[in-house]
Amino acid sequence: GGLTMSDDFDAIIIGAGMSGMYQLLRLRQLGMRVRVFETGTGVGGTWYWNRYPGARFDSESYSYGFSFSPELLQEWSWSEHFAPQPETLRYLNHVADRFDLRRDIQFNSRVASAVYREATRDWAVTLDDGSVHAARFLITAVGPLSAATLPNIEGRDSFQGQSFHTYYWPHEPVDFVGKRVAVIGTGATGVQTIQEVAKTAAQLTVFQRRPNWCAPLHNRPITDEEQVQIKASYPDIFRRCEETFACFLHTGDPRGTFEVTAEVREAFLERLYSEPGFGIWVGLFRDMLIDPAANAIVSDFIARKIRSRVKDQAVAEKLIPTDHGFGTRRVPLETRYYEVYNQPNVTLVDIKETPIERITPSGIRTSNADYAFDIIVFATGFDALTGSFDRIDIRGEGGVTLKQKWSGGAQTLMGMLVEGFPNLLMLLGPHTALGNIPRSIEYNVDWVSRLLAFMQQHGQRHVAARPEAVAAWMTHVMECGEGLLSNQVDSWFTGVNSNVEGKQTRVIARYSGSAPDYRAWCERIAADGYPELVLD
Ligand code: NA7
Repeated sequence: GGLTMSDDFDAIIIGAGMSGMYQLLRLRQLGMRVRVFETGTGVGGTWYWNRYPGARFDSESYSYGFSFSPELLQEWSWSEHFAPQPETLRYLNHVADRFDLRRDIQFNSRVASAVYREATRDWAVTLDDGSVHAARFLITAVGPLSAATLPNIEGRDSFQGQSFHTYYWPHEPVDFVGKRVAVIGTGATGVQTIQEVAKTAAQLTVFQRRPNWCAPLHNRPITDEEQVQIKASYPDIFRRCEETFACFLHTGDPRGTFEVTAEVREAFLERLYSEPGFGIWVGLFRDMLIDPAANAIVSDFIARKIRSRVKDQAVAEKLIPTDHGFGTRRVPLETRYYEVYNQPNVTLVDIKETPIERITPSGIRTSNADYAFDIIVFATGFDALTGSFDRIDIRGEGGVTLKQKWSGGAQTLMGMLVEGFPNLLMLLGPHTALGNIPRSIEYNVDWVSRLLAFMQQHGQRHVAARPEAVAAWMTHVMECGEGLLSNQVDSWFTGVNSNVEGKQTRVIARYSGSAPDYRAWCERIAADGYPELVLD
């Protein structure tokens, strides 16, 4: 504690999720003195916090883990094709143990502010407890989906039962047996929660604002034979992830929707729908997420699936999105999600028809009914991409806050650097390729580590982004997003969050080009001694 500078580091990393853990390892290899500050009591980030029932991968487990260590790949065995959260958290704890990461991580330590000091050309980082720590480099590993948002509903805090945001799920399991449960929100998180809670709750009431287009996950255990095969093919698995648009094992089909017959299209979609994972989303024909007429074909296909799986056709219609086409928002992958609505203990409330008026001490009041609950679950999502930055008071040259700088939308260079914020390096900042996120994490960490190694070799201590480079990058980011239907829809992809002031209009907050294009750009910047950066 205290207000004095207690220690000095070469680098401070904010966050001990997958980005922070791997960055720590790489900076140690450069001989740097590093400290990681982490809000939680353990490592794992996303997989530390999101302990809600049903949380699991939608990426194949063996495409999601760290790829940097062949030994780690061989010694860890995933139990399911799409691992559940507790297993992933065990995995990340195993990684922390194996590489002895914890000795440089300070837990229970939320970073409140980070201020660039022009006199000393370093960063002063202040924790919640008031302690101040200095470092030459500040590396943010705060995650694109880690600033959870609660809905602004009147009376929200008056509820007398238990209530949880899915992100801040308690460490002790929550028992739903015999309970009346409400879930608000039907994004990827809500869908996973709903299908799990429906198994045991006495009554489950789902409050849906906008439905999403969901498709089957088709998860199953990994057999012993498959395990051997997976471990033998890791180089191929990661090579494939490097080649595909969004780093998944699945990739798009080069055909155009109207180049083939209706029968071929139907059989193609039927096959994707029956296969595990994101193929049904990222494996579509090349125009299906761009051309509205092509998109209507796949949307109609999925709508028919929903109608065939939900018995009450009035309920089925409520579950079919009408405001956006398939795949233009994040597609939740599900396991018997639609069948949940055939259960007698489950009710769907369409809150566009009957809006929530308030949360009461005993439950939820809509425009036409009073519902009593024991538990309310808020699966209401995140202030995505920039929210985790906004929650830290980050100040660059001239005392400018990052929040001010980004008030009209984020401005970055490759999502890793910000003009006017020297020696700040962001992992998975806005405008990085997301997709199968650990693949992007490893790329970002390796890029940053290569830059810092280069600077060491050349006796350079400071890095800044040139304004021309930022301008060229931002033009590229805008161009990649042109024509994509997803950029014409309100979602966390476009930075819209109804619960956050100032985030009601769409921005290009995410890199919408391909991961290979993203990496090509970053490699070009790194070539020939980083001409687009000021290094001294
Ligand atoms: P999402 O995808 O942002 O979903 C949030 C859900 O909560 C969505 O259905 C929202 O409805 C709903 N929501 C948000 N605020 C309200 C209010 N005020 N009233 C009613 N309903 C509300 O977050 P997730 O956590 O599911 O997923 C985020 C990502 O994490 C996911 O894509 C994965 O990649 C991992 P809306 O659609 O806005 O009408």
